[in-house]
Amino acid sequence: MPMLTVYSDAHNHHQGRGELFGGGFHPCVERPERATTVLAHLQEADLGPIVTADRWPLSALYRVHDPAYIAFLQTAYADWQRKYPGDSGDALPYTFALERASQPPRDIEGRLGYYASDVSTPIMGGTWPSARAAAEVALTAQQHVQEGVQTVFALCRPPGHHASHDRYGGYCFLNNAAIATRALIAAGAKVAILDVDYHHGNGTQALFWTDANPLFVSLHVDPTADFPYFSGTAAERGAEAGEGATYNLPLLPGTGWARYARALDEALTVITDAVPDVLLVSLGLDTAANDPIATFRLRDDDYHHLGAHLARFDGPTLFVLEGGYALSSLGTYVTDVFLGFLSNRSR
Ligand code: SP5
Ligand code: ZN
Repeated sequence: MPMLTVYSDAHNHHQGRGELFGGGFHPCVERPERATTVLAHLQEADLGPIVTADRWPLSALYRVHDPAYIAFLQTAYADWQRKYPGDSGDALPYTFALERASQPPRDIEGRLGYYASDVSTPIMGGTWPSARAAAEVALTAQQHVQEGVQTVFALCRPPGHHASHDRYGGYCFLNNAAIATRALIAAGAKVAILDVDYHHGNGTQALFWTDANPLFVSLHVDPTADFPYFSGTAAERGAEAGEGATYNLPLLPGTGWARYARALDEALTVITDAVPDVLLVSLGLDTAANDPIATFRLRDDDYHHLGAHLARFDGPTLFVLEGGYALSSLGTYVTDVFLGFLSNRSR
């Protein structure tokens, strides 16, 4: 059976100049070429139709995000330009609300620090239209799942799994996977999220912390060693109605396919035991040995294996693109995941 891909070229408007780490600015690794190379490889591999995202009302975003936060994202860059007229550059905060104030401050630089979690996630004029389009890609993709398509890929950019109710960071503004999940749940589905991005999906975890539906299962680097540092341990298991519905599988830096595959099988057992109606895969490809910002050691062939393992779940599956920064390989990794997945599925 073929798959369906949903895309929007509006991602191109989000094009950050630099991100801060290691004591200096580096060109953003989260760049438009990520999405265009993935799209080109999917077209070349001819795995199924590629459709454009529909327009969705903001109410679909309010299921996940604070309306005041959405309003902030819409006006942040204009406010920044008013403060820094001329060649304004990208909007970045320099100080943060470690203990959150009751209200966001009036000044834009204070507001950036109120809503941001890092200095790696620049905002520019095109950020809002791109972030909204990425959410619309995910919403359109989940609509196709609801209508019976078995394998759907939301080619989202910017990514989403580090964004929470009212925080952006880790290159993420709107949590595309969570927005699609909320729409599926509103339609009556029981959802399992499997997050295979190298980094812990701290935004997704926070959003569903006290919910029994969805089940959130994540494989990622040990957060004591790498970003996002402050969540993702195995001891974090959810709370209240969500107790046990968060399942973290942290792995050591340097993890290769053999160890990764064992954790993946454990994750898939947890998921298949829960018998979800829909599996949503937060698909990060930054587990690759050649990723410029990560330490895992998955090799080229392993992405076909990854797809084959995911086919253990035999129901409707929605893939949502998260991270992955090895530009010269990213398109091959994504198509290999789908080739491995589709050739091991019964429908
Ligand atoms: C969606 C996603 O994958 N977000 C990841 C955000 C990670 N940002 C932190 C980057 C820190 C880079 N450290 C680089 C070390 C290079 N040797
Ligand atoms: Zn990542």
